[in-house]
Amino acid sequence: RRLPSSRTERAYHRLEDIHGFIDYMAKTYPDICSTEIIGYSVEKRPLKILKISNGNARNAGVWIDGGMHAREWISPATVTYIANQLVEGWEDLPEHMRSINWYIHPVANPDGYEYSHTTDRLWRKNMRAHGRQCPGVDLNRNFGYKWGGKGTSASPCSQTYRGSKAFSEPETFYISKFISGFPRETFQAYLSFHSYGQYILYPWGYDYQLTQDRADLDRVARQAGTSITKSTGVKYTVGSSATTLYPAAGGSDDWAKGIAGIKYAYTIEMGDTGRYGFVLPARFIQYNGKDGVTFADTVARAIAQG
Ligand code: ING
Ligand code: ZN
Repeated sequence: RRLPSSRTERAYHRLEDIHGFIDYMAKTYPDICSTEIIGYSVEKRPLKILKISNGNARNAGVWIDGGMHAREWISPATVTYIANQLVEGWEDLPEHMRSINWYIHPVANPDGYEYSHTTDRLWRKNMRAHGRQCPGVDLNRNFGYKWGGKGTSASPCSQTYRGSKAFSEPETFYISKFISGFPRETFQAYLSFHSYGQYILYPWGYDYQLTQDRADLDRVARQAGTSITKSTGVKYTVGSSATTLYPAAGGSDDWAKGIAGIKYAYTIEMGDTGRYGFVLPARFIQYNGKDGVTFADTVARAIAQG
């Protein structure tokens, strides 16, 4: 089923609808859109991405994912909103946004996302079974950079269970496989959307140290924060994950930065700041969507400026 543009922002959608939206985009706008299944989840649901591009293979790539944590419903909604704005507004986009190859993965944890709709609204992890123990691996502790470090647990029942080894989960493995399949300079940004708290976070997450190019990461994050506040009035706090929130190893942005060599690696914690938390009413989708577009715009401009 298709989600017309006017409806993407009005309600939270089930996985089938979001995947239907991706297929609809690829079918309706074949000049700029295509879709690919990069692998399958633990429960064999497709890991589906939308590629948006003017067809120039030499463009810089930007990866955007959402829904790595099941209960953070504003994240797939924001990422879907961004995809819709890029495609439906393509002709009017600034050149720095049209000269990016966008790879958009709205629901990185499809099994958990569905479980959060049918059974447990506050489910976080994927649906990996562990015999008679609690199910689930925290996908944002399962990536292969400093895997197993601070802020991770070896107990399957923990909300931050890291899994049996780095990339033990298909949901993380196929992201890394897809990105690693391109020449190393292809991807210039990796944007991972989470909630909640209104933070723009950059590496490192595994420890309090900062990267060599921290000034670049911080400058672009602050530019985005300033533009967002100008546009919707919403305020984002900027800093490294470990210093701003808490140390946590095995995050996707640390892997993107530390292993894949992607310069602009960010985790964006969308709204709100805690009044509703994970259970954010759908009327907030539009603000968050706009803020997501502003973030993507700012990062694309930074890439264009080299
Ligand atoms: N927060 C992130 C989490 O996975 C984070 C914070 C970001 C940790 C980047 C490590 C690296 O815990 C949410 N809300 O998921
Ligand atoms: Zn999260």
